[in-house]
Amino acid sequence: MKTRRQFIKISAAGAGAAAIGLHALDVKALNIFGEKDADEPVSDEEMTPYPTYCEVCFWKCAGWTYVDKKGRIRKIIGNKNDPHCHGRLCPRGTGGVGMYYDEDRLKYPLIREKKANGKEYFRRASWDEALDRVASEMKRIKEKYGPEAFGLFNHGNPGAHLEHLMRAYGSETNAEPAFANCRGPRSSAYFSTFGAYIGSPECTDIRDTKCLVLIGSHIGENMHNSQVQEMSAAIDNGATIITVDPRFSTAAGHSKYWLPIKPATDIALIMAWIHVLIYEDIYNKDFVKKYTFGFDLLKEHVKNMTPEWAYGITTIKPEIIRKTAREMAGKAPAVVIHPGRHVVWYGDDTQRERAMAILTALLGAWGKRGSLYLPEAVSIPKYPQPDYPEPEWTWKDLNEGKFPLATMGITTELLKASIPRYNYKHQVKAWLVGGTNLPLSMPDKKLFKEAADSVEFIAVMDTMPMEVTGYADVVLPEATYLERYDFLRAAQNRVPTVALRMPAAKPKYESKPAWWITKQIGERLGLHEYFNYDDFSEVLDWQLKQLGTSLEEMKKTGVKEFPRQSGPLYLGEGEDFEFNTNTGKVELYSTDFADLGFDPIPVYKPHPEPPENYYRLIYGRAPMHTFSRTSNNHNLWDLMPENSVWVNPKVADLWELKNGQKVWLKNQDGAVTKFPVKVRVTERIRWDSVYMVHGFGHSDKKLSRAFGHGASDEEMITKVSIDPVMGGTGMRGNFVTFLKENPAQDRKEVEA
Ligand SMILES: Nc1nc2c(c(=O)[nH]1)N[C@H]1C(S)=C(S)[C@@H](COP(=O)(O)OP(=O)(O)OC[C@H]3O[C@@H](n4cnc5c(=O)[nH]c(N)nc54)[C@H](O)[C@@H]3O)O[C@H]1N2
Ligand SMILES: Nc1nc2c(c(=O)[nH]1)N[C@H]1C(S)=C(S)[C@@H](COP(=O)(O)OP(=O)(O)OC[C@H]3O[C@@H](n4cnc5c(=O)[nH]c(N)nc54)[C@H](O)[C@@H]3O)O[C@H]1N2
Ligand code: SF4
Ligand SMILES: [Mo]
Repeated sequence: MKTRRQFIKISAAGAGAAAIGLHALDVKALNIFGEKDADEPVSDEEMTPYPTYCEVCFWKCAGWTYVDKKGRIRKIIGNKNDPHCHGRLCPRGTGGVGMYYDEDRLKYPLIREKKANGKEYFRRASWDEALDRVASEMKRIKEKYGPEAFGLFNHGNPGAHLEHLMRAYGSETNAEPAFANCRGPRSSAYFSTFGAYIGSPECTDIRDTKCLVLIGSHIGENMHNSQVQEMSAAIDNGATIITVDPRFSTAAGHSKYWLPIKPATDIALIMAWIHVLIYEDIYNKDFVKKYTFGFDLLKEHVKNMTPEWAYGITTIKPEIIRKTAREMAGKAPAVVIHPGRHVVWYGDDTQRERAMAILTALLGAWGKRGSLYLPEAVSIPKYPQPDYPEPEWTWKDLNEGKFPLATMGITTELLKASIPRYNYKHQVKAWLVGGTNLPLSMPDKKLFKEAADSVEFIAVMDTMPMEVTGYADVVLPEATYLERYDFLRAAQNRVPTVALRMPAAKPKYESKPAWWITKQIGERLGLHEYFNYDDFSEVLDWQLKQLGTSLEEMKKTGVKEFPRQSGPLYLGEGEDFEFNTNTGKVELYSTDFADLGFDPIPVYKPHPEPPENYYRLIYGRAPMHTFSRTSNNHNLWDLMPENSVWVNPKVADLWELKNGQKVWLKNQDGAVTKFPVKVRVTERIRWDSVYMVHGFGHSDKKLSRAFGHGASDEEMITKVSIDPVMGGTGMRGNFVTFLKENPAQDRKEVEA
């Protein structure tokens, strides 16, 4: 029988898990591809475990990489002492071994060449030649335009090494998709409301919650590890789950209330919830009185935002809006209004996040058990190195006064600044790219292509021949996370911890760790003082000793816990607390927003609707893949080789589409998917929308498994709704229709 426990069980195959589509990955069944005697049985006792933390996604779970006597990596398992994973990895983390064994990996440095006939190709180069070339371009750009004109696109750990190199060189012109294309609006909204960030892992106290409200967050498909485990525990403990999603998500299947909202109308629903809490007088009066600013203005603002008003917008019935609001109030303060993570949807996302933050405050669901806890991270001592030079301009100056609440570089602005016809005051002339596959993660492909064509030089550091490498002049093959030392993980949690990543095997082929690559380039630029070590383990050992431990100790434990220094996890009863906002209070009315000319309290504004015969394209995650980075991983490809497009049966009838039939998608601007995608006819999606898992439709033939499998949602995202508050790229305002015949000939026209 299907039990709730099995629903989101991680790293263990079970009938229940399979029944709801959550195929777990059995470590014994791991394919260690291409290795001799790969099936040879081996016991844990015969192997050596090396500590690591996972790089398959950014939850960074700590684990152990097991290596057999022949030096072969056999499996990765979770570290029991790690609060990010509690000893269990998700299917992707378990399958991470496939990143190491992938035979399509980048094997040597590559340099772009041109044949006499103009055709370009990559030539294998030595490390010396590749590094010399990057360093000489960095020198040239610095002399001609200043170091600031060398931009950096980064993500994850490899990106952090590149950031160190660029800061030492004099550039802080950097941006990562994880801000403007992901959680940026959340940062700006929660900071202006609570004076604090949500952070990662999110400080959601799901373990002890009595009511979890998911507005779009599709936990269970979004496999952020400990969060999934805690949700499973909360369900077992009888917590109410309320899911707001136009799609019947995995989480919706385990919810007491599923609100199949009309997409793009969430602000109206949240404001109506706020209305009910205030006008039924069921909000948390103690919290509001003691800690908040602007309650009377809020009360007046939501006066007419009744559930009846919201019904006309959201299609959610008034009695359901009232019932769910009362349910939250009844469970408060042990309520988690999950702030979401990928929140760039419609361009008014900071306002939607503000509405969620305000709802949180009215429930007093902050700093209390079962709501949002007060997280803490270990502060890693700075290795003795000189301060970075002060750049004359940074990513902030690219915004030219727009997006005042952006806290990190905005990817689309960095692209525009790379294109001379946009006439930016500060122009970007070259790029370093690491750990991000921009062609599949940036909306508006044309903008990306024009920017890549405009810059004078591009170097890409990656582990795989992903699409982004095709734009490079120099390709730097990085060793995978299982083959290298890296920065210590010091991410926040309930208890502060550090985790170590160390090599479990020598880098395959000629790949090298990012720390080595950046040191080599740095030294060629005369930046020796910033790379004052022979091996990165020296930096780690120094830092760990400052923290009262050592590399030696960490090699044995992998993770080390430190006592909290900021006080308890929760706020005491009636405790005074100064919030880091202008008023020192939780700002229901945002003084920053008012000063900057944005709505100080969120207002619902309608968004464009799909034209006739078009459907809104929405997208999300699958449990066994991370973005576009795992589609070629043989372990995970085995579980899910391609995506499908979810179509409501009514729509399928209208179009005479059958389950499994292949179609091409075409969007409102005439863009057509390069590859066809299979139709999945299902009641689980509203009739006005279609749904796809992001990360498929790879077009680089060097990805022997992923190439041509499924379609890329990115190709359909030509319209971007920019968030005026912080520059987020709203991507869900695109509409698609179906083409049943291969449109290859039409497409030439479209792409021209
Ligand atoms: N259409 C659409 N676009 C989206 C999203 C979406 O859902 N739909 N999601 C958005 C979100 S939430 C985010 S966070 C971003 C993520 O976007 P990206 O940051 O671009 O993430 P990935 O697609 O995983 O690309 C990671 C790249 O890093 C490489 N890589 C993996 N491991 C290593 C390593 O150890 N070293 C190096 N050097 N490289 C490595 C991979 O091969 C790959 O090329 O995308 C955003 N863009
Ligand atoms: N397995 C796996 N897990 C991952 C990742 C991964 O690549 N793979 N990536 C990680 C990263 S970086 C991120 S940012 C997160 C993203 O994951 P989340 O932050 O949880 O999800 P979103 O991408 O915001 O939302 C996807 C859901 O929103 C619903 N949706 C679409 N439109 C609307 C709407 O208008 N209103 C509402 N209420 N819902 C809507 C979709 O149906 C879908 O269920 O996942 C993380 N976890
Ligand atoms: S959630 Fe999964 S993929 Fe992400 S870090 Fe943890 S084990 Fe790795
Ligand atoms: Mo993200």
